[in-house]
Amino acid sequence: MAEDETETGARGRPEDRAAPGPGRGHPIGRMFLIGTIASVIGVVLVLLIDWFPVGASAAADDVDLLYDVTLIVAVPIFVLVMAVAIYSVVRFRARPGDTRDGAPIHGNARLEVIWVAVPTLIVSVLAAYSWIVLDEIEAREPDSLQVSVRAQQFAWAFQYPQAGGRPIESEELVVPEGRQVNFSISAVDVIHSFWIPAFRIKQDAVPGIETETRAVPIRAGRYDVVCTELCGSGHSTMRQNVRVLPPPEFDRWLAAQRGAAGASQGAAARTEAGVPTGARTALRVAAHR
Ligand SMILES: [Cu+2]
Repeated sequence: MAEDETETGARGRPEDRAAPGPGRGHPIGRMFLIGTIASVIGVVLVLLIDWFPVGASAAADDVDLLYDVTLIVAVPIFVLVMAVAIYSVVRFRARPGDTRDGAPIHGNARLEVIWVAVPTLIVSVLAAYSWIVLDEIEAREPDSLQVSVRAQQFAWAFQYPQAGGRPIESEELVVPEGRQVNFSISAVDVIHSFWIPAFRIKQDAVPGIETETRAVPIRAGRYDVVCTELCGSGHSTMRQNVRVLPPPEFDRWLAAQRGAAGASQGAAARTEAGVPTGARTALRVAAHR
């Protein structure tokens, strides 16, 4: 019991750790008060930050709202946990020479039920909400434009399938405003990830399988297409643009690509046909000598 006396002596202020002093409030009450004030400040701060680039697809508002709701739920939890941890470290730290252990902690069934049930509920609600948003923004529309995306170290290539003909190849991604684009994504070599931040869509490009994502561009302009899966030494250079055009301009662009493809195929056919003819002529000329 001599040890106990030493401990009490070393502590100096036993009331600090046991019962709350008059007029000072219970430590748990104070932690929650500090945590609540810090949470309000934290939530206001994160909502003031402009996290995203301009929203250029129909999904942007829904995704941004989902993100804000997640922040409003997550920030107070983080801030409250940190408030309790920091408060405890400062308020209940051991004074020099104090080597005692704290009081043994026994199970508290009610607390345990609460700290399992509350996080489970929060995560389930957020998961259900995310599911609903994802389901909505990925719903396929009947008149969607099909675009194949091919990823290769370290560039993107795009194909526009044509009914009854060869697909149009393009190194540039051009899409029409106001019409859903269905991207079929593949990879030639390693795993890449197709990301258009302004559209709020991201999908892995995996060798051997075809993945999909879709978006309805709603704002004409030029936006980044980014590879967001570390895919090799040139990963950071695997960036291109997507150009969103009003539908008539898009149609003109597609027609021009079709014309260019037709012209180059025609030229190739003429060259192939020309070689044997030229060779035959040369043989005939040689035979007459
Ligand atoms: Cu890549």
